[in-house]
Amino acid sequence: MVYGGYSYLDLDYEPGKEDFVVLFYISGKYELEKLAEAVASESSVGTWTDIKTMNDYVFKHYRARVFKILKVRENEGFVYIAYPMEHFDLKNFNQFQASVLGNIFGMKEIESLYVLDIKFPEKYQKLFKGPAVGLDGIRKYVGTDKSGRPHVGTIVKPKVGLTPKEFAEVAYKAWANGLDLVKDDENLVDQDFCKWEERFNEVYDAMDRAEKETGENKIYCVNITDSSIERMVERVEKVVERGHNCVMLDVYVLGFTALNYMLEITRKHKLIVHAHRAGYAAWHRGNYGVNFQILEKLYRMFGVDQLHIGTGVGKMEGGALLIKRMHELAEFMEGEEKFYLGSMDFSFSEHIKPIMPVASGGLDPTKVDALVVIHGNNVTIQAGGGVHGHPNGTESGARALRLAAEAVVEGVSVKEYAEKHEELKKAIEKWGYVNPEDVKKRLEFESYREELDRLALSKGIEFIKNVAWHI
Ligand code: RUB
Repeated sequence: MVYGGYSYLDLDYEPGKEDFVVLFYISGKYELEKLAEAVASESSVGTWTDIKTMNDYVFKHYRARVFKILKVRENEGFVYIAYPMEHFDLKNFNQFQASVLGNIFGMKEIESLYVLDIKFPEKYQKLFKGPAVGLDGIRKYVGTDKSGRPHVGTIVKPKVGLTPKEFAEVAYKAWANGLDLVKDDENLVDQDFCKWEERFNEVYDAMDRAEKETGENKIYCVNITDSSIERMVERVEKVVERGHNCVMLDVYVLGFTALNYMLEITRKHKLIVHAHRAGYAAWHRGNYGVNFQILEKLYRMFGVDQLHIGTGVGKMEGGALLIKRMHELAEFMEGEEKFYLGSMDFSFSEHIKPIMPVASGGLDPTKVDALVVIHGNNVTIQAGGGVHGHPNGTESGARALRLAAEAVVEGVSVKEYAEKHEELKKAIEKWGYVNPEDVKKRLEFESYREELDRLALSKGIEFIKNVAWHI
C-alpha cells in the first residue's frame, strides 16, 4: 500500500524504547491500511502526493510507522503507529500536539479518528518535572498520611453569584464542620460581584478561623485561571504573601503553554496545584477526539498535584471500570494494558510522582462507600450539591461527608454509621444509598478480559465507548 508515493506500513517493526506509540481508532472512505498510512504520513513527514524534496534520510529517520492494524471492518479499526523521538522538538509539547494531534483530524478521507492512548518514552518523560507536592505531600500537609482517610471537600455553590463575604461564610461552615478542602468552581474567577482579591482575603480569614478552631490544616483551591499570564502571576504572588499553599487552574482551557509557564512558578513556591478539567470532554467524547487518559498522563508529567478524574458513580461521564483506570494513572507508577478500554500499558518515570485523584461531580455522602470501591482511600471526594443540598444546610452536609470518610477508615459502612449519626441519616433519606456491592459487581467484569477484548475487536470503538466505558 502506498500513500502520497511512500509506504508507511511496516508490520514487522517492533517499537523501541525511544518510540512514541499511539493507538488510534480510524474509519473512513478507503481500506483501513490506506487510512492508517494517511494518518502516519500527515502526522509525520508526508503529504497527499509524492514530492521531489523527500530524501531517504528524512524518510528513514523521521517518518511514522504503522506497525499493527486490528481490523473491525475493511475501512475501520485499531491502528498502532510508532513515531521516532528524532521527529520531535522535545522541549516543546505544542510541536508534538501539532504533529500527532493536528491536521489528521481534518482529513477528508477520514470519517472518524479517535486517539485512544499514547505511550510516552521514559527518555521523554525525563524532560518533564512532574508534581512538586504530589499525593504524599498533600496528605502530609493535611495530616492524613497516617490515617490514610479519603480527603473530603466542597465546591461552593451556587457556582457563581455569591459575594465575597457570602462565599467566605459558606467556606467557613464547610471547613469548621470537617471538610479538608474548599474550592472555587471552574467558572468563578474575578467577576464584578465577587472580585478575586476580596474573595481570597475573606476566604483566607475564614480558613484561618476554621484552622484555629479545628486544629487541622485546610486547603483553599482558589481559581487563578486567566487569559492574562500577568494576572495569574500576580495572584500567585498574593497567595504566597498570605502564606497560603494552593491554587486552582482550569488546565484544559488554559492550554499547555500557559499551564507550563504557571507550573514553573508554582513549583518554585511548592504550591499545591489543583487541576480542574472543565472542557476536556469536548476533546474526549464523540467520534473525533483524544481520550482523557492522554491528558491525564500529560498533566501528571507537566506537574499538577491533584486532578479531577471522574467518579464512576456521579453526574459526569464514565463508569466504574473506566474511572478505575483513570485512578490508576493518577496513583500508580505502572499499569497494565486494558484493550477493551482502549488503553495500553503505562509506566511513569521514577521522578513523576503520584498525584491526588479528585472524584467530583454529582457526589454526596451516600456515595462514599461506592466511591472507595473504585478509588480506594487515596482520593479527594468533593461534593457541591451533595454538601449544600443537605436538608439541614452546609454545616450538616459537611459533617455528613466527613463522617462518611471516617466510617471508611473505621471499616464501617456509611449506612451502618448513619444509624448513630443524624446528618448521615438525613443524607440517606434525601439521596438514597449507592450500594458498594453493585460497584464491586461492575468491577468484576475485569475478569472477563478475553471476552471484553473480543467484543472490542468485533464491534470496535462503539463497544469501547458505549459499553465498556459505562460499565
Ligand atoms: C461539582 C461540579 C464540578 C465537576 C466537574 O459540583 O460541578 O465542576 O466536578 O466534573 P457538584 P469533573 O458536586 O454539585 O456536582 O470533576 O468530572 O471534571
